Amino acid sequence: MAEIRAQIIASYGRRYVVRCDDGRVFDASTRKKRVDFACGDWVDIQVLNHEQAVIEDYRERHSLLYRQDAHKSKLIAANVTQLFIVTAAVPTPSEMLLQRALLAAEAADIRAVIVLNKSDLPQSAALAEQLSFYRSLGYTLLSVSALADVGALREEMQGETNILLGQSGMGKSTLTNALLGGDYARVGDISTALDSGRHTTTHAQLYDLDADTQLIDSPGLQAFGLHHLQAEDLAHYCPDMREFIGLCRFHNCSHRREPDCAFKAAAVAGEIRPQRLAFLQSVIDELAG
Ligand SMILES: Nc1nc2c(ncn2[C@@H]2O[C@H](COP(=O)(O)OP(=O)(O)OP(=O)(O)O)[C@@H](O)[C@H]2O)c(=O)[nH]1
Ligand SMILES: [Mg+2]
Ligand SMILES: [Zn+2]
Repeated sequence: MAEIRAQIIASYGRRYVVRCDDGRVFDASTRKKRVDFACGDWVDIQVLNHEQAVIEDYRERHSLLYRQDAHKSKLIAANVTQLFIVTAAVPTPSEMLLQRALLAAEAADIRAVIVLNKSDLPQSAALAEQLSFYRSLGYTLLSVSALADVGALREEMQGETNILLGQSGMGKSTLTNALLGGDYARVGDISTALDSGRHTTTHAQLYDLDADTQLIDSPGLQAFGLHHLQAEDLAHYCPDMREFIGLCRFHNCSHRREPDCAFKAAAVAGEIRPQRLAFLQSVIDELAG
């Protein structure tokens, strides 16, 4: 039987939903035990019947976004060109997670954009102020409200393959629905009479915004392991630190106690934020440990 090209539009652990170029959609499994495919992957499938297919292999990826803790790696999405890191004043946002996601995007060569959602909430002003620092690093920071207007976000996504990523409850699925103009993704509303419990997104799902623009809504993240990165590369992924690479006396400088450390000197001179250097060191420690 001939193989057909399809794209993975949903991934549930080892089960997938794939869509062919002609629009047909199949539930798909894989032959091998441990093959990692991700939402957004282009794959070759064998059609079994009108509902089911088997994924044979994936095609060359333009990008792969993933995270890795000490034990295992988790594929987040394949072939995305832009990562939208969604944060909000409520629930409590983690700037550490934001910085880690930025690092992962740089490492995967994917453009990162910071989305400050829930701008309708009064607490958002302080967060906007705090996050404006990342503009100085060259990142676009968009303040939006999923409940009001997502036009600026829509514009930023045009023509690209985009993913919304961030902590649970920040409004990724609400943004997805606002961008799609309908109730497609389940959002974490507190129970109604018929349907109780919070709806948290449990799998990555790809949607078409138009013929040229795709959007992946993803489950909330609590941690973003960076074990797939090399400690010596980390400064390259930090736009505020790049210019100091290679200027320390020791080429393997840990930027801590060594004499003539360009990074420490830059922190003292106010050219690098001390918190950013502390962040870099915390990731270096994690990779070493
Ligand atoms: N005030 C306000 N509330 C919002 C906004 N966007 C989302 N919310 C609310 O925030 C809650 C969580 O929204 P979700 O869209 O489910 O969040 P999520 O990021 O998809 O969460 P996970 O799927 O768990 O990762 C819901 O109660 C939304 O109604 C916004 O712009 N303003
Ligand atoms: Mg969600
Ligand atoms: Zn140094």
